[in-house]
Amino acid sequence: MKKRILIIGACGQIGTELTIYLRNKFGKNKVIASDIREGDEELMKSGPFEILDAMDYDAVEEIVIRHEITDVYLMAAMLSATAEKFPMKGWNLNMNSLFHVLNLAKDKKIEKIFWPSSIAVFGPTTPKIDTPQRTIMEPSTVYGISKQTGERWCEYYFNRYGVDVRSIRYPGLISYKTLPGGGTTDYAVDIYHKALKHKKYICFLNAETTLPMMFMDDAINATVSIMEAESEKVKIRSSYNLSAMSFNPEEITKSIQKQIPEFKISYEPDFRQAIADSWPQSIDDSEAKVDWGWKSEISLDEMTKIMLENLKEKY
Ligand code: AKB
Repeated sequence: MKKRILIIGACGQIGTELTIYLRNKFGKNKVIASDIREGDEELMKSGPFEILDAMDYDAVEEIVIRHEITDVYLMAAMLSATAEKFPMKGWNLNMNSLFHVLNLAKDKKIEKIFWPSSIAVFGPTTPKIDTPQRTIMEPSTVYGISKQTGERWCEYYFNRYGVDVRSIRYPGLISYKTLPGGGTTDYAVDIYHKALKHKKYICFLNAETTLPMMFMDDAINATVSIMEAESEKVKIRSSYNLSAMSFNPEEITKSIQKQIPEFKISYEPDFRQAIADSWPQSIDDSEAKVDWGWKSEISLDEMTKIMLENLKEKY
């Protein structure tokens, strides 16, 4: 099999689990992990690793050629909360890294790209419930603007140059293996750690802030499914809506209290409240279901059980 995969941003929340998953599926030497820094022990031991700055075109090209890469998963990005603090850094990282891989594919140096988009492409004027695939998109964050712009460029490179780029609008992602960093949905991971460690949590969003969320196993499954789908089935070349569950801090608290009755939450909303308020509460993902067979498998209570069971040994 000719496929050889490069994961850029392999040490982040999604990249870590994606790398291990793809190595189990395709063989460890077929999947090159790369990041600007080394990752956790399990990742570093699982197969080949390269230090790589996603903003450095020459370095990305050199690794692509040396390892005869066919498929690139570009997971390096600055998320919503951090990008509000460092707007130009966020814009430059999120856009330049995308142009590098799009141009490598345009020049036929790679065959296929996965690039993650986000529910952050939507903004305050978007319908909030069952947000359609195509609707008003006026993102109000740096991260959202970069993701929406990225979607336009992906579609443009597909239409103009035939670049095989595939993308998903991830909701907030929850996992026990690697911590997220700099996102607005990160509370939904932190809350499990604090529930086990301190039996209480101070939330930076208010009790009623409902957001679309997803367990990491579902996200990895969706990512690999869209990349492995036949090209004709991937009809949307900007990015697909994707949905699993929606909940607010009060609802996740109740789910945790089923396992840890003494757990308590209190609320101290900060600047991330405005970001969350600009995003949808639930997403219509019917096109992903029809086009390439997407189906979510894990509910809130199932996820809570898995999270607490796996994090328990840490505390
Ligand atoms: C964030 O909160 O910034 C991310 C996202 C929804 O894309 N998790």
